Amino acid sequence: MPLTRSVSVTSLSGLDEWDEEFDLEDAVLFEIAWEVANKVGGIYTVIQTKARLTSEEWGENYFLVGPYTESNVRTQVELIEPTNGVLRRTIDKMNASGCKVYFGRWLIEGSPYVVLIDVGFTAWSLDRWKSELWESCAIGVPWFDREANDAVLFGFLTAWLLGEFAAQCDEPPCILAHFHEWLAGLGLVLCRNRRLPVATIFTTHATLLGRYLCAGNVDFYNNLSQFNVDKEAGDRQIYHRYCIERAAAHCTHVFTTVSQITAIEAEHLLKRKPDLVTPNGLNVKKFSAMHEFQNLHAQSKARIQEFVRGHFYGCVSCCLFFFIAGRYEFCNKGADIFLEALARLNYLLRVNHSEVTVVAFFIMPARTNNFNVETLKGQAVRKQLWDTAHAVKEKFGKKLYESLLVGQLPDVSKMLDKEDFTMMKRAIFSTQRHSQPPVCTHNMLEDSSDPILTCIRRIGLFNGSADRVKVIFHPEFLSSTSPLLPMDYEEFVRGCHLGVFPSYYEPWGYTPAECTVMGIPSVSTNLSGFGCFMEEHIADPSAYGIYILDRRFRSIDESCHQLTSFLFQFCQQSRRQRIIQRNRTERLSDLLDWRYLGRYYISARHMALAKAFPDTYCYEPQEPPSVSGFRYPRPASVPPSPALSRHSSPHHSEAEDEDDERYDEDLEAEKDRQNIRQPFSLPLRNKGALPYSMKLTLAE
Ligand code: G6P
Ligand code: 1S3
Repeated sequence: MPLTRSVSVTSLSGLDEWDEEFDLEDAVLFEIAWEVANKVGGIYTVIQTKARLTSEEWGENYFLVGPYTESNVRTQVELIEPTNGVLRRTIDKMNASGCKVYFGRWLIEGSPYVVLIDVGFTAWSLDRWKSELWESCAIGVPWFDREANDAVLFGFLTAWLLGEFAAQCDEPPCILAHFHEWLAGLGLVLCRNRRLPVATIFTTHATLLGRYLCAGNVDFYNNLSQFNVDKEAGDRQIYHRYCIERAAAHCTHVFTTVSQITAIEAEHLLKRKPDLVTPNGLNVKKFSAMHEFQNLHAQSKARIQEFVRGHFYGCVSCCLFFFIAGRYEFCNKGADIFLEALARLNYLLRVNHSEVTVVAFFIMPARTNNFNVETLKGQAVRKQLWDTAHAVKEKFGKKLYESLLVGQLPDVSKMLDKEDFTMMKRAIFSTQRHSQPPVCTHNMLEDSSDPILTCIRRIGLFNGSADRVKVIFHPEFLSSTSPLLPMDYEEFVRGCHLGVFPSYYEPWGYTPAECTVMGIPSVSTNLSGFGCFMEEHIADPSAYGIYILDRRFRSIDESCHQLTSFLFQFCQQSRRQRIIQRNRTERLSDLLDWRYLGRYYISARHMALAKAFPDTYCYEPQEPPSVSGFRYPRPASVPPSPALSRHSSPHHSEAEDEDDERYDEDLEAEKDRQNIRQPFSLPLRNKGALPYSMKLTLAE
């Protein structure tokens, strides 16, 4: 007689209890995505960072399934013999039937097992599978869409893998398969079409139509319910992809997406309301020393400062570093309004005679042919100044030593000779320039039509000496091996003061989340999954360094105005206030840790098992006892507003600020502890995770 396990998901502690009761011993989890060991975009980050937690939960019964590419395997995967007997027989059988399926360990935290399928090797089956797809599901895939062809091959091969696995099991198996995004979605559709004994979950990380519509000039959010989805997909020649995505969303036992805002989008565009929202987490690094992240900020900032000194030939002081980074989607990622706000900020800083200089970095890859000469020259000039100073210092030191050796104090007026002065004057002369410091670090292939450069020409942010806002466009992702700015992305983020991500289309948005866990404040929007999530969980987000821009209810001009005021406020903070704010930002990282957010995935899995195998598993969501849920309260101590956090003494120095750093941190943390319970012991508050209370309305 099958054993029925009862489940309720009402609170985090409830969930933990439920975990113990839920016996997963016989169940096997396959997680299937095109980005398994294959970095394309954000889904890679989801899977790679979540792997440790999922491996801990499922142990030897957890398998990630992705496409095989030689270069990825060479650098990320250790190929081994399958450890699971059933899976070994499955892979052997497939390989004996003309497939190439590999098994290994992905060399990331958690070392999960991966099954990698070479889709190119079975390309000979493409036509046959396409006609089968047409006959069984009435989805026709055109020959010219390479990505869709890959999706067909990958889909048929994953369905084959799961079907074969089920057939090889001696006892009726409990197989759970979690598919991410439309590229993997066809496998799910086929599993259901073939009635395989598999519980399925489909997670969409963005909808195809949403991405396409937003990239055009469409008032997306105000017309969500109006779109004729079939026509819109047809007009953009993505109808077949859309059909795969929509079929997967409808066939699956449990449908999830990454945020409330994308849940609304999915309901309108895919015509199914997600059962759960599964927000994206990160692997949060905890340092044993509480202030280590502040030290790392100082170290990385010094390296950025060196680069900036070279770029502007040393003429920039009192600098704050802002940045935007990501895929080069000028409007979707909000680079358009960031530039506009920078132009306004430049004006405000000038008329207010501010001493602050803002250097705004744009890290977005575009087509280039290498660094430009002006940029490289800047770094060479900086190096020459450094070498000159070093050479003079050496000579000075030698003379000083010789004088001390003979028991005399040196005659300071003779320590530097004529030759030293000549050398120093020459070095200073070499810093004279006849043009403004370049805006772009590379030679752009499409310089005249590039959206960032075109906008900069229009608003006139040319790095003039009077400008208080300077712009550096680095059209390539960062790398620690770059000869220009040798830093990897994480180091760079740590060294900046503020990340600015005013996106229009952003289902989740990892960039501000990454800033948060490193203790760096950021700007996001109430149209991004991250922004909405933080707004829901924090009483006063900006006090924690989470600035949420209103792009939902305001015009573009009003949003620009709001962004400008965020940036201007930030520029008015003292170092002490920035340090306090960073401490607060970093304190939010628990909220974004998979150890907290992983539970939504756990809910989704248990719900799917209960739906697919009702005789074995039972899932009973209950009304939560309290709807107020958990929120980080307004910080108890002095808010970091310039007006309210003035020093009591006018002579308080920046050095004293640093001494205050530890005190402020401890005091704040203590006051907060009195007000706030830790997130792990608080009720689960993700409306999306509780199907009965899910509110899919734009204007709450
Ligand atoms: C960290 C370091 C301090 C440093 C400060 C600079 O807190 O521990 O030593 O002075 O960063 O802050 P700022 O916001 O000016 O980069
Ligand atoms: C998507 O990647 P994107 O940058 O194309 O998925 C990410 C992971 O869920 C998400 O963070 C992002 O907002 C989406 O847009």
